[in-house]
Amino acid sequence: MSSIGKSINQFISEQQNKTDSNSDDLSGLIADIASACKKIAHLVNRSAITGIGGASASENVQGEVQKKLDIITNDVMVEQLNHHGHLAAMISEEIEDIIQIPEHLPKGKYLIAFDPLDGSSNIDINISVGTIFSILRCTDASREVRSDDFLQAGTEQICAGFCVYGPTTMMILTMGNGVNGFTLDSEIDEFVLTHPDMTIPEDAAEFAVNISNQRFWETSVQRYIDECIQGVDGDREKNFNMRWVASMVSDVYRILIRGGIFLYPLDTKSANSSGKLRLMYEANPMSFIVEQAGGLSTTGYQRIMDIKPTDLHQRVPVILGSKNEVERIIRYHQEDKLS
Ligand code: FBP
Repeated sequence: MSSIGKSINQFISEQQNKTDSNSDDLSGLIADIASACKKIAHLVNRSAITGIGGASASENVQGEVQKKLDIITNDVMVEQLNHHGHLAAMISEEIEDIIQIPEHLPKGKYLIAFDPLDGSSNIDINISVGTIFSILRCTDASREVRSDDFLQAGTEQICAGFCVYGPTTMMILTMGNGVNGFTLDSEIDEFVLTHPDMTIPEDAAEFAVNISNQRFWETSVQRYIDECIQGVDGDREKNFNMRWVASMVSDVYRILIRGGIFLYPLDTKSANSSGKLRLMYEANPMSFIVEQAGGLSTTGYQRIMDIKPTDLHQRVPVILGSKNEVERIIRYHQEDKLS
């Protein structure tokens, strides 16, 4: 019997019963995340009416000016997730330090890393934004959680997902057993399964990159993008299309639906540049989802999920999407290294 139309809670508990014996906690945590994302969808949708669009007066740990909604959505996530006893601690793109669970509240066995509002530079121009999250096990919740509890490789993730707040509100989720998409049905205020077993086509003719950074890229990436632009007149003998929404959630969602490749590669734009996107709550969760949908995710030199994190907010180069295109870029990086 098809699961299409099943609520996310129903679907997750059925999935959990098939896999992990201590299923309850994870389904409870996902239910809390879904509630938080519903609240954020509502806030984003009414932001121009309630006047919560625009910039705030503060900067986040990355030195970026925070949007008012960056702060508001961060608070929604923390408030929604800290009191049901599923989590031992959290980290957020918007907060420098670990967000501990208050003493008076029950602690759980999971850790979450999240970006409460991805693509927030697009919020005031009414382009889709999203929330991204990654769930890890906490090895020892009996004491205050430390950074090294979080600094686990992406392969240790037990669940990852993202929500897109666009023409429809979608939740994309993996628990290491394929990727499923749920649409928020505003009639019943519930995420229901609409996109089961999402898979990324191995071949693609569409690339997504901020081309204004081209002069700062490594030769291997320059070569790949040049060839895409040359199309049938070049070595690839086929034409490529280009898309760049500047909201990673939207660019990755498009790749889940019709394939393609997304690049935020290493660039020399800023001195200590090691890429723009953050490993713990952008690159790792998106890599888990893309790999579970049959795609690949790399820095160009290394599988992103094999990286042993060294900092809660570290940045990495990200190249992900259709298998055959990502393999070609990895080859170009290797050839570059040998030349
Ligand atoms: P935040 O909005 O969470 O800081 O995310 C980073 C991001 O907006 C990604 O969603 C997107 O892929 C990229 O930065 C866009 O970068 P640029 O503005 O350089 O095109």
